[in-house]
Amino acid sequence: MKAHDGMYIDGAWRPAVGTDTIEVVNPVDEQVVGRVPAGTAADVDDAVRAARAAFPAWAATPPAERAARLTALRDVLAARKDEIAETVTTELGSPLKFSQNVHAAVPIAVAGSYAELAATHAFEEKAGNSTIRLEPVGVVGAITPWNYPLHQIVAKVAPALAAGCTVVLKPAEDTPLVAQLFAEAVHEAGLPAGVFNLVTGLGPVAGQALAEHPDVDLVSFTGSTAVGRQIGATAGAAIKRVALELGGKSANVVLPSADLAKAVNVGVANVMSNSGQTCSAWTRMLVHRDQYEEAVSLAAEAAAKYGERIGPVVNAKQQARVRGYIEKGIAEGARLVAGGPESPREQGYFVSPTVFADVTPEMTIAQEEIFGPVLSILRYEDEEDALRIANGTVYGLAGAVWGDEAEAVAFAHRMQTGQVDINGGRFNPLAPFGGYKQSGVGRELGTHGLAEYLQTKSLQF
Ligand code: TXE
Repeated sequence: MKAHDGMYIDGAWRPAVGTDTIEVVNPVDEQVVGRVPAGTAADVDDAVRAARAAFPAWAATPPAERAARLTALRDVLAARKDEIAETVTTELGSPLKFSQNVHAAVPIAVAGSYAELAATHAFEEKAGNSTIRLEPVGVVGAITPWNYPLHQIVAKVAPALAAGCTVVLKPAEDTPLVAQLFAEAVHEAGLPAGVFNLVTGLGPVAGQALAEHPDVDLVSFTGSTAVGRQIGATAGAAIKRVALELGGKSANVVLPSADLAKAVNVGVANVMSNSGQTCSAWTRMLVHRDQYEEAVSLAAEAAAKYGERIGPVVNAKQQARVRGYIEKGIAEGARLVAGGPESPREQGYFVSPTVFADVTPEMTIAQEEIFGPVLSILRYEDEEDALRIANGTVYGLAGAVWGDEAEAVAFAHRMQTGQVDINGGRFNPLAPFGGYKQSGVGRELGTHGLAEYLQTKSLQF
């Protein structure tokens, strides 16, 4: 797709205030595929002003009408599905099939789910002699990362619009093209001017200006823990609403009663998918010591099969970061059974699917988010030991348990994490997603995701 050289503000593409641009690079061949404007605080100011002006009318629009606009948006995204997939493949480097089945299909499903929720949600409740109204919070600043570029946008913008909020989006600098495509879709769907606005730009410039803007009522951020901490502190000082979706180090717990081969194969696929750039990825596999060596050889075999199919990571910095972690794993004494730090290709930001055995809970690769195709396999003695290891990181975003269903569910209840897949699970756009502990604050998706964008007023009679 062709890159726009302006910002989408107040229902139209307008020139950026400054002249700086950001190059968009294809991570497969390192070629520049487009250029977008690098927004400044002045562009953010214009966008927030437009969102503020549009807020009263959009907030007062009946939910059924907001639902109709969201349905139109879903339909435009669905009609442009192939273009979405090609755009994500171009700027993120993911294999086209994965872009179609995940990067394009998931946000279409999420947009559809919010079109339905906008129509059916009870924005007014009764409690005794009170009427309780759920009102939109106001102007939302959404800051999104590059790993699932359109999904991250839709998971914030769709519930915000369903709630009656207006939005300014600052997407990741690595993947601005699909954000521009989304703005086109909003326009085509006939959303009123100013309800959705897009400012492309760098995090510490445009992102920070949006997070600190006094006329933004709620900041919803997905990204690194370091930036999340800063945004949370800024929002705390200003006493404004904030939602943070940060990193993870999720455990994949294989109980002795599990179908071992299935648990290991699905577990490896989960970590390697999207080249490991998934905050909820099950990056720590926990296996009972009696089944440990069998699991390790199954995992090494499964990872080796991935070699040819895996896409690159997003940029050179991420590639260096992931390779640094692999080197650290080796230095700390973990046993490398697949992959390694050497780049498998001359060109592009590729990392080999990598598996470590003999990983112990205190190792860096068992504690820190790597965000690349790297799996750590840990050994446990008994269930209590498995639980201690599973809960023994600062994170708590997702996880999985395999085994007899009742046992697996009982184990899942004791995990300190926001989402658990039992014997595989299936993506559900209505299932709330978000973190315990330092994985974040708030939830995305479903009614819980909608609630983030609502505030409560009670009237007594
Ligand atoms: O994240 P950043 P990066 C993790 C993952 C990855 C690491 C670094 O471990 O290796 O973070 O990735 C904007 N004020 N996750 O550097 O910088 C930025 O422009 C306001 C996990 O890409 O946090 C982008 O839009 N905004 C994760 C967004 O924040 C700022 C997904 C995320 O970028 C800003 C991505 C600032 N000062 C990375 N600085 C997940 N939870 O899914 C940057 N940004």
